[in-house]
Amino acid sequence: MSLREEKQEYDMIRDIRETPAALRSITRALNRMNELADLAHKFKKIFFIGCGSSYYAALFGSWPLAKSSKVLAYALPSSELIFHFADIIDSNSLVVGISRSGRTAETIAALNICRKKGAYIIGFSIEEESSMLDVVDDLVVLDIGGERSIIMTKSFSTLSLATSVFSSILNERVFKEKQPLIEESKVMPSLAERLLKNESMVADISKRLIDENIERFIFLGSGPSYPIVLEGALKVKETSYVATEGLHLLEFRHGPMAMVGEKFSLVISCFLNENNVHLKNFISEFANKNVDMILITDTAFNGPKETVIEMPIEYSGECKALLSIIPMQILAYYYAVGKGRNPDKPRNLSRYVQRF
Ligand code: F1P
Repeated sequence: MSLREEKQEYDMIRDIRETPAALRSITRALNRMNELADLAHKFKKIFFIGCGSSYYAALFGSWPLAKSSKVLAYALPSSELIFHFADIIDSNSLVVGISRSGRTAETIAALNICRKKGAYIIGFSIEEESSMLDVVDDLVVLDIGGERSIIMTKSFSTLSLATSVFSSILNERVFKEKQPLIEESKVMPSLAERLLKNESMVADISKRLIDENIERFIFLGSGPSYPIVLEGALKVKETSYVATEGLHLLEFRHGPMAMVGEKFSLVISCFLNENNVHLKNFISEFANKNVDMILITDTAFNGPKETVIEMPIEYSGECKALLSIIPMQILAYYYAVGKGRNPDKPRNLSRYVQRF
């Protein structure tokens, strides 16, 4: 019997399956984001902040601006802004605060500091009423219909897409460069639906990993895939408590590859681009060393034994990177359930952190 058939279902997988509907909230928020972009283009520094999954959404959201030479864009965990970066916030700063709950202690404290420094503050949340409302100048609420699980899944995808579309709108307005993600955001719900059809296949991969006693994971990704692999690694950590980390793709060669020879799996989110030759070299090097690899990719590698989860080839790197979180979330879910964990009751975690 496959893992998908044999186990009880938890809220986490129900949330993941609702990703397409959640992503539709972005089309409804487009007008609002366009209005905000009108006033936001005058800022010289743009900060994206959040905690946990919302920090990874901040990293993803900042990506379209981080690549631009015309504006300084930073993504920071809210706590790091409080501890180390408060001095560089001023009235030329735009701060984008991201929080599913709108209540996380460090995020609210960081936004309060930014407010006192004269920054303009825009919040992104799925909650209409929260403490965030008192500290922001504007709030973009994404009506995804709530999220049942403590573990962030559809909210992560939605907050990541919404903030990266907002960055893309700013980029397009100010620097007049066409940003594919804005149009692509309208087809992402149906692309997400397509990826969700792989649920049984991904559940079988999780079963194989359990059968083969794989208890360590390294998630690898470059560029826009980097925050996504950090989030993928976090999903496994939060639900199964096994050792995982997320790294920039080629950083694996700089130390972590000493692990080759131990039992572990590499989960790689990688897409066709100008660095393809390096990507292919990397995959074949570690395939030849018999490293277990799960590739979420749009590219055929024809290696000896890697497991491939296919992504559509068309669409931008940003779009494909973000969609690659769906198979990672499904993998984490079935791996946890297969190991007898209850992903809806993750040990020591609550919906949000109330004090620090
Ligand atoms: C952020 C967060 C979650 C995490 C945890 C505590 O919450 O760090 O990512 O899963 O359970 O809270 P939020 O600020 O997005 O509500």
